[in-house]
Amino acid sequence: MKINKSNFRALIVLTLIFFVWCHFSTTAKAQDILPSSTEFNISSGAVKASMQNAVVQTGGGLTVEGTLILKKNLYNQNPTADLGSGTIEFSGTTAQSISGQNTIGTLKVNNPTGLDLGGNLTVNTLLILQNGHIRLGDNNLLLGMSASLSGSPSVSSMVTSTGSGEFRKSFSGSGAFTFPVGDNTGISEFTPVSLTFISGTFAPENYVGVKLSNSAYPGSSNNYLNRYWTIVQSGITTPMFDAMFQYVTADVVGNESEISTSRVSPPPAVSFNPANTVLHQLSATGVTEFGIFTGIQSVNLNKTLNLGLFLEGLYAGNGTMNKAQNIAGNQLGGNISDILAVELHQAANYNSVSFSDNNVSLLTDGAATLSVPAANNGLFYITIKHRNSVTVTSKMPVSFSATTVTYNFDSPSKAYGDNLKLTFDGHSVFYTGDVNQDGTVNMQDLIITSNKATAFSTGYIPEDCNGDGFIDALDLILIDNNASHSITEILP
Ligand SMILES: [Ca+2]
Ligand SMILES: [Ca+2]
Ligand SMILES: [Ca+2]
Repeated sequence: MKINKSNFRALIVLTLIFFVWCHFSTTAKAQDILPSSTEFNISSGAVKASMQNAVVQTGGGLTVEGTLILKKNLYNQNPTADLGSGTIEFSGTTAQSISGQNTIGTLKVNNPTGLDLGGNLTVNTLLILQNGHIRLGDNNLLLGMSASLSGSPSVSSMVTSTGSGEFRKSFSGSGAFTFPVGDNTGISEFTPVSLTFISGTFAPENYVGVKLSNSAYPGSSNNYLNRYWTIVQSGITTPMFDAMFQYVTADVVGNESEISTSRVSPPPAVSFNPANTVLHQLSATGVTEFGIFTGIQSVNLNKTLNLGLFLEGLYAGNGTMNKAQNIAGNQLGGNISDILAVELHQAANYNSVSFSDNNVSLLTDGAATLSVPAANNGLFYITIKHRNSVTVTSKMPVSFSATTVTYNFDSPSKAYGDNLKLTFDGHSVFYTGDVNQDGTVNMQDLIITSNKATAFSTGYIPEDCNGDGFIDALDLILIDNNASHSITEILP
């Protein structure tokens, strides 16, 4: 490089700064200042230490590829700053702070009196919680997509997030992360949140943010926790996750065994698993919405189950069904096609039915909606019965932990045993013809229906497979077709 007057001056400044930053321990200066228009680099493998407040003035550049050990505060006066991919360690013996909007590779905190954030901080590689608290205040600490956590998170080494600031983590896809959060109000309490994503779509700039309050969620009564966690997300669509919340016995008001994991906001509140009174943990599985979680008495609210399915006998093509008829016309009002029975069978024991509703309206577009009591919040097979169709249950047990559960029998693969019929126009339908509802379509169904046909029977009766109000050859053809293929129900 050719040296002219201008960059010669810069070189002198750089040399001076290097001298200063390298000799903090011997200098009497109160501050280590990195002035405007200067760059200070700590190369990979190199270790520098500062015993003073370190100030990066506006226009000054600090790049840490090696390690910078700070014993006092770091004041970054730039609006935003990438401080490199190396390590900045805060290991003083009095409370330290970092100001400015900074991005660094690794942040290590080893100071029993802790570190205060004076601006938002992004950590891209590693957060080492060796000792002491990181106090977020109203600032956000973001761990990037590939950043991880190490050290020894505990009540003496955690992130306190009781202000408006959030501990944020970006996710690259499904996976787990434990947010090492707690509070230092009254006494310090370590109450981390673990999230395990089962599925979801994660945009590049996504994050989940966690903060908490060491107090009861407003309106809690009788049995509850003096603690609630607020979890928000950005850039994650259709998430499904399991969550675990650690609390401490001092948080419990009333009878711990009466407390359930609950999402109290956004309304309506919904309850998940009962509190684990041994480990003092709340948990929820198959959750699809974030919000405010706490422990309160189980919320007695119904869930909504949305179903989608078509029946072969009533199928009219183009994703619509006819309305079942009696001799006078429509048997049912509105756009109701026919009536279903819906049952929830326990995942671990199919023969155990936890809930049933025998009067569920199936609309002509294939939609059916019903309420399920909140107590049914585990995994269930959804079984559908219809007066002359072959009974079908869901391919797998379905999680009922959320407020709204949706299940569509829209392909054979959605039914246990793939037991759906594909129509001429590519829709999936429940096989018709099990007139006597004994689980199989066979000669008996044909005989029963044939007798009614011979008698010219009419009306809303099970033998009317095509739902036109008459019992005749059209019904017999439908039954015979499925009987000849030995169609039978397939259940767990
Ligand atoms: Ca506390
Ligand atoms: Ca039968
Ligand atoms: Ca008929």
